[in-house]
Formats: sequence, structure tokens, C-alpha cells
Amino acid sequence: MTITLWGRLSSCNVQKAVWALEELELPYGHVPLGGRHGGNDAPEYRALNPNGLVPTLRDGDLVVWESHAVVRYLGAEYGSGLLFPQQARDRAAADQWTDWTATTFQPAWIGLFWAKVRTPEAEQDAVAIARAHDATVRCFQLLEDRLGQSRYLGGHDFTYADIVAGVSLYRWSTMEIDRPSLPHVEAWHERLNERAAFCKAVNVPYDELVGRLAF
Ligand SMILES: N[C@@H](CCC(=O)N[C@@H](CS)C(=O)NCC(=O)O)C(=O)O
Repeated sequence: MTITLWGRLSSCNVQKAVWALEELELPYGHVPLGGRHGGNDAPEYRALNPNGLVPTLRDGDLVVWESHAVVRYLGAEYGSGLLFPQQARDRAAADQWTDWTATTFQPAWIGLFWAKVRTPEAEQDAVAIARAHDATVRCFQLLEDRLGQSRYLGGHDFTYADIVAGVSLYRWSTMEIDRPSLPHVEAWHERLNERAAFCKAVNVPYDELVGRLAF
């Protein structure tokens, strides 16, 4: 089966797919697309992903978009228990943190990244930055409480929930902002940094995004 991933590597949503593919040691082809590479509106890409966004994954005759669906699919199809808990009861916790990331955590931390990093300095709005910072810190405090109770977000074992939330960590820890002390989050970050797949997918410089609102 041939797997192909479309998307620029500076996208946090593409990074989730790269991390899962690398974690599972799957061979795959990569097509840079979106951002400075363009191609979002090419008819052949729109035929795969009508949103024109990244990532998109193709595995044989299956095409999947939405980063969380991609990561869950890879875990379910190839994980044999790694990434994707086999028991529904164990998956419930991973899903809870995954959906919370989609609806609450990522909008907050990406909002901060856009306000503080992607918006050109001359156009930055201190009130918007403070509001986004507060929302992000509230989310990190929830993560801190959770990671004080369990090693990973889904429970004792590493799952797709750690991938979708963990892609925030490089940017969170390198943005020029105040960060509260979050020892459990920091210990989780250190554990993730020991994984080659995390380092390859997530520890990616974002210079091309600084002061750039275009994509
Ligand atoms: N909910 C979608 C969001 C996809 C999305 O917004 N992707 C952004 C990059 S993070 C994108 O395609 N932006 C246009 C571009 O990079 O050209 C997912 O999780 O896959």
C-alpha cells in the first residue's frame, strides 16, 4: 500500500500526520503543498480535499483529510494498540482530549500564535494578545492537572491525544511570552522530546510564518 501525505511541514496540522507516520515507522511519500508552495486551489488537489487545506493523506484508494481523522485512521489501521487504544473505554479518554484540542485548546494556542507571531509587529494588538494568552494559559492549566494524574493524556500509554495536543509544545515553549510554571506539562514535553518522531515532526523552525498573515 502506498501512503502519500500532502502539506507544508510548517503546518501544525500537517505535523500531527507526520508525527503519526513516523511514530508507526510507515513508509510514505510527501508532497509539500500550501503556504509558500501553493497548490491549494489546483483542481487535482481540490478533488482530493475540497477545502483546499492541508493535510491530506492518501492510502491506496482511501483519501482522508482533517488532521485528527488522519491520525486516528493511521493508529487504528497500523497501530496495533500503539497510538490507538483497542478498548472503547480507553479510547474515550484519548477522544476526550483530542476533541477538546480541536474545539478549545488549539483555537486558543493558535490564536495566540497568530496574534503574537504571525501578525506583523506594527499591527499587533496588545489586548488581543493578552486575551489569547489568558485562554491558552487556562488550557495549559487543564493539561497540567491531567498530566499530574496520568503519564499521557489518554492515560498510562502514549496515544493520538498526545500527538494532537503535543504539536503545540515547540511553539508554546519558544514564543516570546510569559509562561507559568507547569512542571507536569514540562515533564510531558521532555518525555515527548525523547521520541524521534516528535523531534522530526514538531521541532520545526517557523521563521517562514513570522509576521506573515497570508496563509
Ligand atoms: N481542521 C483542519 C484544519 C486544516 C488547516 O487549517 N490547515 C491550514 C494549515 S495549519 C491550511 O491548510 N492553511 C492554508 C495553507 O497552509 O496554505 C485539520 O485539522 O486538518
